Amino acid sequence: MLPLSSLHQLVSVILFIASLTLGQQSLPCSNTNPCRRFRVDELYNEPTFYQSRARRLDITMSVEMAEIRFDWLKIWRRTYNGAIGGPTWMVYPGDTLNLRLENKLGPNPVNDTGPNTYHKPNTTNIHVHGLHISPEGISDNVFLTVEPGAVQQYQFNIPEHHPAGTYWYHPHFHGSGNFQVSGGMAGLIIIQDNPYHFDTPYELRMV
Ligand SMILES: *[C@@H]1O[C@H](CO)[C@@H](O)[C@H](O)[C@H]1NC(C)=O
Ligand SMILES: *[C@@H]1O[C@H](CO)[C@@H](O)[C@H](O)[C@H]1NC(C)=O
Ligand SMILES: [Cu+2]
Repeated sequence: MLPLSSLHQLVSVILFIASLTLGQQSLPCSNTNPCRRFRVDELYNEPTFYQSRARRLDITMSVEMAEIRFDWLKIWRRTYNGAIGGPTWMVYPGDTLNLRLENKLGPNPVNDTGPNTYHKPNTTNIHVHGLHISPEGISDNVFLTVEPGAVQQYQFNIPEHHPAGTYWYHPHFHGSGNFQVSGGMAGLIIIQDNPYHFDTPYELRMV
């Protein structure tokens, strides 16, 4: 039989090791205690899907802060409608797409100006990347600015002979565009084959 002091020491050591193991197990997984790596495919969430009806699509998108959770990971981001991966817009050539863009972010820092360097993180606008449409007025006009609290109505007229394809939209305000896109503000635009015209594609006729 072990002397009492040795037994006491042994029990202490066992309790110490047990507390380490249990301590590790009971620490909750969090941003500061990442438990495992993610695979890219498990982070994918199917975005909301909007489809045009009777040659038009009316959409409202709000730019707002949202807490996004992936298992133990919690992030706080500027989003379209509170999700990472803005809604997918599905339209046909010849459709009219009306977008109401509501900037629900708070004020920018004061005297926060600059050219193309990072500034005005809460100012936004939208660019419909790849669409062959007017870059003026309330169409694909990247010079429009949507300040915090402001609302901008956009109208995108998709030409009758627009090529079908997958395009995307994203903020384009110089100073915050890159920052907002990196945070997850972007979405897909799908232009379907034209169901009204089965003629030779416009590009081929031009050749
Ligand atoms: C931007 O808006 C968010 C949401 O209202 C706010 O938390 C933040 O302080 C604002 N300003 C900056 C510089 O991010
Ligand atoms: C912002 O700029 C104006 C004009 O230059 C100046 O009077 C004001 O003190 C500045 N405010 C801050 C908070 O820096
Ligand atoms: Cu672009």
